[in-house]
Amino acid sequence: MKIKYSEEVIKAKKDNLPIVALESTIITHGMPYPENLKTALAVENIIRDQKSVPATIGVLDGNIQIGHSFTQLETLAKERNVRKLSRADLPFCISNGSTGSTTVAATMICASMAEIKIFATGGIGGVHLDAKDTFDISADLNELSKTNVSVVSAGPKAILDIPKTIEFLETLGVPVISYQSDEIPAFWSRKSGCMPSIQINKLIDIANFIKARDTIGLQGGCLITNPVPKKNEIPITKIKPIIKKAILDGQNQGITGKDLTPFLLNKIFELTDGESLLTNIALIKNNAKIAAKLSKLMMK
Ligand code: PSU
Ligand code: MN
Repeated sequence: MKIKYSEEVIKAKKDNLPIVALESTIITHGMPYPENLKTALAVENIIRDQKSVPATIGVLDGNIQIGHSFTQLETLAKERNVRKLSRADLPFCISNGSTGSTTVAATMICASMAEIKIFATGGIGGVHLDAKDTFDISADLNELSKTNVSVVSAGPKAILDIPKTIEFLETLGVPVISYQSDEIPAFWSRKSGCMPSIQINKLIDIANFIKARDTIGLQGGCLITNPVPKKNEIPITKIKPIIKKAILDGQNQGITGKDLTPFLLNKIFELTDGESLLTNIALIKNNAKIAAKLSKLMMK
């Protein structure tokens, strides 16, 4: 196994430029083609516009790939049978030389190997609504408590139990920093009804918070929640019944484990006639911009 870097990332490392990690599961399992490719390219450009360098992370033919070329991104975006890799199965593609996309958890592990500290995504995984029966809690939460990479997201997806997700992060000692909002956002919606324990309104103060954790030697990363722009929001009252229907469909079809999150995202896409995807694209772009700014402030 090798860790392979794109030319752009090699140059960024040499010139000591800020870098932002991006995940690849959002490309392979989170959005349909060709919107997934278009979004991946646009998100990378937003990071470049901020004078930071994007590093989309995945596993290509058994090697960890930090930064993807256009052709590599295109292949991923078109490929339908890529394995979705989290901490437990990241070594699977490495040991058998195959290709996989990395979730938030696996992307954090690879970013940390590449010494990248800031990572932008859409939404993280969390505690599922029926977790008391299914025990379905995303490995993303545990990863945040172990691996020193901070993640900018639009909050836990509203397909999850947000209060339980926040409680679980609290138990794990993961700081959830609400950026410029007095409520934790819920991915498609700006509000969740959940109050943040830490609200920080300036990015420089978030950078200093992350650095303070490093100074005292704390393990793990921060979760920074950044609400979707108002004009792109789907209000929680509108999305809630749709989510309910999607979850019910999943239960009726016996969808469990790692198939559940992609199933729900796709079902919600269908039930909203594509509106959920437009919101998803808007919020990831918004997160990329904030993450790029933060990556620069971390260099100071
Ligand atoms: N955000 C999206 N779409 C996605 C995901 C996040 O907008 O597809 C992915 C991320 O990779 C996240 C994963 O880590 O879903 C969580 O999956 P699970 O619940 O199986 O841990
Ligand atoms: Mn799960």
